[in-house]
Amino acid sequence: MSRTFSILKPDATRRNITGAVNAVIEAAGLRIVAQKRVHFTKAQAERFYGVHKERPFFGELVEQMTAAPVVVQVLEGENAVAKYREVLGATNPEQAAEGTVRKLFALSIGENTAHGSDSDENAAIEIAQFFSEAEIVG
Ligand code: IDP
Repeated sequence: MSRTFSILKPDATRRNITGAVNAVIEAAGLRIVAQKRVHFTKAQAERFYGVHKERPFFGELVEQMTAAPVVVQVLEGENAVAKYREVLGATNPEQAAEGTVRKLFALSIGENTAHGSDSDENAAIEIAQFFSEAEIVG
C-alpha cells in the first residue's frame, strides 16, 4: 500500500462535482483516507506550484487555484501515485483517455479538475503541507 496527494480543483467545487470525481477515484480502487475543503491563499498556491513559477501559465494557474475552494485529499492503494495519474488522464483533457477524470470532467488544460502527485517523494512532501499523520485514517 502507498499514498498519493490529490486536489479537487476550483473548477470541481464550483460545479459541485466533487462527489462525482470521488466516485471515479473509489471505483478505481483508491481509498480516500483523508479529505478536507480549503480555500488556497495566493501564497499557498504559489508555494504548491513553485516548480512552475517560470512558466508562462503560472499567473493564470495561481489565479485559477485561488478562485474557489479546493478539496485536498490523501489517497491510499497499491501503487497509488501511478494508479491515480492513470485515473486522472493526461494534463490536457483533449489528450486524456476515455473514462479518466480529466476526459470526463476537465474544462481545459488549466482547469483540469484534479491534481495528483507525480512521485512518491513529492506525494510525501505535498501530504505534509496539508495533513498531520493523525488526520490520515486508513
Ligand atoms: P499535471 O497536473 O498533469 O501533473 P503539470 O505539467 O505538472 O501537469 O502542470 C500543473 C498544472 O498546471 C496542470 O494540472 C494545469 O492545471 C496547469 N497547466 C499545465 N500546463 C498548462 C498550460 O499550458 N496552460 C495552462 N495551465 C497549464
